[in-house]
Amino acid sequence: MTTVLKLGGSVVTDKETPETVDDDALDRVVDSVADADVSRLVLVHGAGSFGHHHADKHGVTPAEGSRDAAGIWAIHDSMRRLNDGIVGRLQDAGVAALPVHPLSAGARDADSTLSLPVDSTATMLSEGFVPVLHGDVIAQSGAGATIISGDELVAHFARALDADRVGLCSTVPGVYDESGEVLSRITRFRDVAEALGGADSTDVTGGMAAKIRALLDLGAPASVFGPDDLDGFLAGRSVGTVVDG
Ligand code: IP8
Repeated sequence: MTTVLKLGGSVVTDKETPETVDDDALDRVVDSVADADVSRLVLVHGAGSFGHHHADKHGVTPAEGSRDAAGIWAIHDSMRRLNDGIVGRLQDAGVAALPVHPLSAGARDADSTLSLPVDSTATMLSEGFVPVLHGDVIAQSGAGATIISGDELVAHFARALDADRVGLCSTVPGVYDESGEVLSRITRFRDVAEALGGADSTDVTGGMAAKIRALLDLGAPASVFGPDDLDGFLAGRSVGTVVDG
C-alpha cells in the first residue's frame, strides 16, 4: 500500500510572517506521522510563507520562467531550508525521513510536460525511508526555470508510483458546497463546478477547482481534509472530502 500525502504550506508555516515555520502545527503533524502505522509513505509539502514570497519577488510562476540564477536559487534555497526543517523534525521524532529536491532531479519540456524520474523515491520507499518532496523551481526548456507546485508533484508521484491513497491536508476541513457544508464525496467535476466558481480554465494558481480536476484524473481516491483529520487519514479512515473519479 503506497500513500502520497501533501502537507499544505499554510498548514506548517505561518503565512503572515515570511519564512516562519508554525512550530506547534508542524509538531502536531510530525507526531501524527510518527505515531501512524503507514508502510510506504511519500510526503510532499508546499511553500507557505517560504517559496511564494521569493517567487513573487523574482516574477517566477508555473507559467512564467526566469533565467536569473540568483533568483532561482533564492526560491529553491528557501524551499530547501523549509524541507531541511521538516525532515529534521521528522527524524527527531523517529521517522526515517529523507529529502528529495525536484530541481536536481527533473525538468519540463517547452510544452510544460514534466519529466521527473521517480526511481530514487521508489527505492527509498522499498528501503523503508519516508521521502519528503517539496514545491520547487524546475528547469524548463525555452523558459529558464518555472515553479512546480506541491500539487503537481502529488499528481505525478501518485501516478508514477501507482499510489493506493492520496491525501491533501490543508487548512480547510474539505471541499465546501454552495451552502458552506463539507462535501463527503466528489465523483464528477460538473457536480461541483458551480460551488467551486464555475469554469476554471484560467485557474493557474492552484485554486480548489484546479486541484479537484487534477484529483479526479488520478486513478486513486484522494481525500481533501484539515489538520484535525490527519490522524484519521493516516489510520486509513475516510475523512474530509473524498475525490474519486
Ligand atoms: O505551495 C509552490 O508550491 P505550493 C512552490 O504547493 C514554490 O503551491 C517554490 C513557490
